[in-house]
Amino acid sequence: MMIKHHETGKSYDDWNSDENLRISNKPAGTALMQCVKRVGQLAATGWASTAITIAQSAHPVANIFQPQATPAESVYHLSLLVLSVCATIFTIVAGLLVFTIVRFRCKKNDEHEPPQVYGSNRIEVAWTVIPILIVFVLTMATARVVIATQDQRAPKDALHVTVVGHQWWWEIRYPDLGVVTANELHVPLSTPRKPAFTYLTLQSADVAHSFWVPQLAGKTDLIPNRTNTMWIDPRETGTFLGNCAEYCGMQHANMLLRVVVEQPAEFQLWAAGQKAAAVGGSFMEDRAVFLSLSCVSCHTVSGTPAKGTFGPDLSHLMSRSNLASGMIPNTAENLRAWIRDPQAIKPGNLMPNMQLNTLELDAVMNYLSSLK
Ligand code: HEC
Ligand SMILES: [Cu+2]
Repeated sequence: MMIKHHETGKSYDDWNSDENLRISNKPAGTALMQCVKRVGQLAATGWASTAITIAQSAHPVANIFQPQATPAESVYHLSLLVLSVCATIFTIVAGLLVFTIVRFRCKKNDEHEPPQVYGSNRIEVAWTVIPILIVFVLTMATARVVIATQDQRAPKDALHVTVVGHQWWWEIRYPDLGVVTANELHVPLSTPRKPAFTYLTLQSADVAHSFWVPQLAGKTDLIPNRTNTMWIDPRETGTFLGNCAEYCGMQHANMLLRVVVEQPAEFQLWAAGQKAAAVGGSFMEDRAVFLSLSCVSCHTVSGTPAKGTFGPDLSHLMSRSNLASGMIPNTAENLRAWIRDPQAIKPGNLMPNMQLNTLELDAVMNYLSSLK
């Protein structure tokens, strides 16, 4: 079966072409070229898919200049200050440079050396003190934003969410609601009349990652053996795109994140749906097939013996819009292709090709498709 990437139109089978797989059997030079080519391909797909996903989303640009929450807004104001200071310095320096080049250029028949200026205290003090003052002002302005953002205490009614970075997906837990999901963070809308704060506890299961949704807040790293925190109070409903912003390995570029901001009532409805035990399994045989496979050692389906935590929770898989951390839309065709060979879609990701036969694949598809 020939399956095309939904955005690039490129066949997934290309990833597995013999050329790409047999890098190590080739002479060093060829292997290097193959490697360069492959990295190029990966980078190109990553960029293309990010660019196109961004273009298609409800909020077309993941743009720091369109903040939709308080932390992002303070970063935005700070960046305006920094940019205007830098623009002023640039204009002055470039202006003086152009002026000097024009005014003091070598003229015909003028063979004099220009006057040489040494040890002018006044000039030296000026070019030492002014930059120090500028850096001081920028440091103070930055410290103000950092402190105002980090010292904000969580109000009593804040929503607490724990986000755990994994290579290459996001685990999302709502301890107070008893909800576990992945890659799509749902949060309530904040309005001036009814402010709603979401407090995030950020951790990592493996390497360093970074949580960045440009329209909602600045970046915060997820570091192994350390807990970081951040908060958001989104002011507009819709889906906001983010990305892992700290290089974390092969599929770093495909570690996308979606924040879905909903009216409080809608959010409650979503949470109730997620909290309910997984319903699936209209056909008990399908469920039995799934439970008999080693999927269960990596995935959880609530209310079943499947209790693995290495991969994303699948209890309400059908409620997510995308698979594999935003890489492919959650359609039947893509889901099937993923289960058949996840490595063809996201090379290097940590779910192995499970080598299912067609009967098993059909059964698993039926079962997973019923997990609403
Ligand atoms: C060794 C552990 C492991 C096993 C075994 C495994 N998976 Fe996975 N699975 C993962 C990981 C890790 C991911 C996340 C991949 C990514 O996005 O980078 C994943 C992702 C998925 C997803 C996409 C979920 C989402 O929300 O994006 C589905 C569906 C899935 N696996 C189904 C299965 C099925 C069905 C089986 C058994 C046939 C299985 N997995 C076996 C580790 C595993
Ligand atoms: Cu990452």
